[in-house]
Amino acid sequence: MKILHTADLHLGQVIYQNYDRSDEHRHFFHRLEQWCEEEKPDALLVSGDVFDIQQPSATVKKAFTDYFVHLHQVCPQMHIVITAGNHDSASRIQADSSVWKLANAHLIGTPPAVDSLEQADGWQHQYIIKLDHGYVVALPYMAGERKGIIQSILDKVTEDNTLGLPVVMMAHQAVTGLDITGHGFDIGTLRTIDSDAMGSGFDYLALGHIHKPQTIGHLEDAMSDEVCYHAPVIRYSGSALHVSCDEAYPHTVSLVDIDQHQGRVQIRQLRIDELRHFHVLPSDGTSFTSADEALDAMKAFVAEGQRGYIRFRFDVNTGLPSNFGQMVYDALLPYDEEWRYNPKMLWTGVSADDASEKEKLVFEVAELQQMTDPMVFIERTLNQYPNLDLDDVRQAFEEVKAEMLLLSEEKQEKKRQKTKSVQP
Ligand SMILES: [Mn+2]
Repeated sequence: MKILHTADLHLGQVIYQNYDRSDEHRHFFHRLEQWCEEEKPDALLVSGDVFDIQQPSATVKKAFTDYFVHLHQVCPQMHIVITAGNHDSASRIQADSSVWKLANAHLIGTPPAVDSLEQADGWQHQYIIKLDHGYVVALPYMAGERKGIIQSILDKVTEDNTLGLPVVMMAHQAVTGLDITGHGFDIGTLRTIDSDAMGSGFDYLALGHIHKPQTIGHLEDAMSDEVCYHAPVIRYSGSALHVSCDEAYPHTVSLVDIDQHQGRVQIRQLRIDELRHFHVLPSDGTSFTSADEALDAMKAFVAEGQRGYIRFRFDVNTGLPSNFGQMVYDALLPYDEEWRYNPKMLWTGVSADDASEKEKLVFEVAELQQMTDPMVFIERTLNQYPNLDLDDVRQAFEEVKAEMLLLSEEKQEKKRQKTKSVQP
């Protein structure tokens, strides 16, 4: 059984507030089409986050339809299996599924209900796709652990699989043991699920959600073009494009060949040559110390290449003019968006302010007492933290708030139960 495994397409993504990435996606699909033609896999799997937002525009939906119908026309024998990720609307992905069957495509949006195990037997088959040479268990994004439900589906496959055909399962989850380089969060904020909770009985777990290609338990092989393991194998194909500029590693599509159930799993990484690469200037690893220096270097750099994304690294003591961003955009104007700018700068070195005495901030006591939003305080004292990203801080506070709300609800619930049990 041969499959092409990809995930996290994020169709419709707009990056750095204003850049449309549709030409980058078109470039990706063009390459994907060539691979499908060359390799003729039994199935093409897209493990979630097909779209970047829950309600993509008509243009983005049209692009989705055009891409996949075209793939079907090029490889009519190939099954296409697409599951919903956390970025997708589960019901919207599910809504068109019967039409897509006509194109040999299986769209699975809605996850199994939490009480599935109490329902009449047979619900499992919505998630099982039987191919000529194996099985695909297609699970969309599920919030939280559903081990019993997953195992129940896998057991149905085992029952049917008297020939010992390979079993591939798809899911959109963060599992323990992964490398999250490039994602804008640390492991503490990412809800991971133990890989045991994904059940047993599959030979290859085709995961989405994490953008770096990797096989769980074999992180040292991340950059190997070709590897072979004994089943079961748990792997992230990684995203189609760099979703953020911190993803400074190659992105690939995984070509997976499985000889039999519990047999050998051979993985080849097909390198995606992205239309626009991400560049940090200066490219020699040093830092700029003036706006002019940065602008001159950028002009020389972009004149030599065709297109890409640019980001600057500055020494923290560099004084930048307030309209620096506009100066960059103006300089890139002749390139008609082929060269694009990421205004989130990288800062290096130690601030001179830290060494000398800082300007004292004075707040009235009454003012402080009335302050309820920590963001107000942080914004007022922003000059104390030159590298602080306000959006990140704001998001962190939102997360803490949500967590505290949850805790207090749990506490109240416990209290209620306690009072109940005391009553006769
Ligand atoms: Mn995701």
